[in-house]
Amino acid sequence: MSGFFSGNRKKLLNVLEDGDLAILFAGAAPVKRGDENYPFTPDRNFYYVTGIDRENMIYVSGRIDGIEIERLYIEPDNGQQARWVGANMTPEEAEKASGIKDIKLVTDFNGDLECMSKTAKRLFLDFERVDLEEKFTAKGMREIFGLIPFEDLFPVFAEFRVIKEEYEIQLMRKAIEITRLGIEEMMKNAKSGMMEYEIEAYYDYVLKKYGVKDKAFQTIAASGINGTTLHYINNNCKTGAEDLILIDAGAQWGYYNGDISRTFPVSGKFTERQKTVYNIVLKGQQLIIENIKPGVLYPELNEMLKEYYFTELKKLGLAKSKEDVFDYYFHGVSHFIGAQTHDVGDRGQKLRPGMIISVEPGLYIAEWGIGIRIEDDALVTENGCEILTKDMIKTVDEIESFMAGAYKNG
Ligand SMILES: [Mn+2]
Repeated sequence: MSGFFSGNRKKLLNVLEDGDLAILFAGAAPVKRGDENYPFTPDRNFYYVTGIDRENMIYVSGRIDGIEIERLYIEPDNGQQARWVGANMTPEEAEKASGIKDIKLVTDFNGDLECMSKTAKRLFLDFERVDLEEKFTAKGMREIFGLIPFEDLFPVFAEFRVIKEEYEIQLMRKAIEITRLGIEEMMKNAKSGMMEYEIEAYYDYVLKKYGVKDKAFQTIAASGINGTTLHYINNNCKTGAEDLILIDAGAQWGYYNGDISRTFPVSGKFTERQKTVYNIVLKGQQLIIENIKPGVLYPELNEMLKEYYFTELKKLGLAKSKEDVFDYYFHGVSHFIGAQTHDVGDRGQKLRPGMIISVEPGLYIAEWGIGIRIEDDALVTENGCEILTKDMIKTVDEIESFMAGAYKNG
């Protein structure tokens, strides 16, 4: 059990006043159809304070009459069913995994809730997804809690989670390292004429090999014109002789995500025009990286990039006014990364040390069949940033010599 999770429980208690009650649900896998479910992934705020990834559990925190509550509700022994789906956690296992001493059964939850509603003055729920549990919708809670005010836990957790602790940074380093190896495996094996999914398969193999259970998101392997569609995930086209392929991929490790994009020629050799556009994007990325430091307003980074692109697109004869930039670059340059690939946190704020953000300029020139995105993950430090993806090859020369087998990495 990591001290990270118990520390997070303390953080939560510290923002709660006497009479406050906070409730978090682990959630359950949605039904796919029949008796088949989608894979389960725990509610990230529940996981943040428990470190447990089991369905249907409930965490209650609060301070009533000066007494602190840190309680976990777990599912009862599932008896014979254990032979089909595995055993539920015992109270001892739940305590060992989370460090929470006060363990009760979910079957006690309703009765306890009635009881706690008599003394609670405010109820904190995560309103990012109010219908997480059918039985315990905000409406259901309202029936139990009468006129007691409801408060939203979501911004409270967003503020916690936007600053990463060492425990989280280590998990992300691992997720990023495996992502890097997976993308490099694609580069090593890509050849003109391959299907996009064939190239993707080399990435999947590496993730499996290193024990990755889940991806951060569906891999984008978009060749030629497909690279100009931002979230193309069909990956079922044949690559052309002179195509670039845009890869946007991320492995997940301990519920923390990597998120890397690289664009390379399937043949191993850039055309002159591709090289020109690639170097514009790369220089744009460098400009943003140099400007990442505490105090910079998040949206300023995107404005900086657009300004730079305007100058460059004018030289290419593609833009006459600043508005024309939107035809070739239409997403943001950055998002928070963490337990969600697009992690929580207000994107209007100033950068602070401990934030982890993507740096992902792209240019999508459909009329030339060129879609390029270069994405790295940056940890904001006291004086600037550390590029967590710095081991990943990136320049035209590095990519071409790596694909020719002349450049070894790692
Ligand atoms: Mn991204």
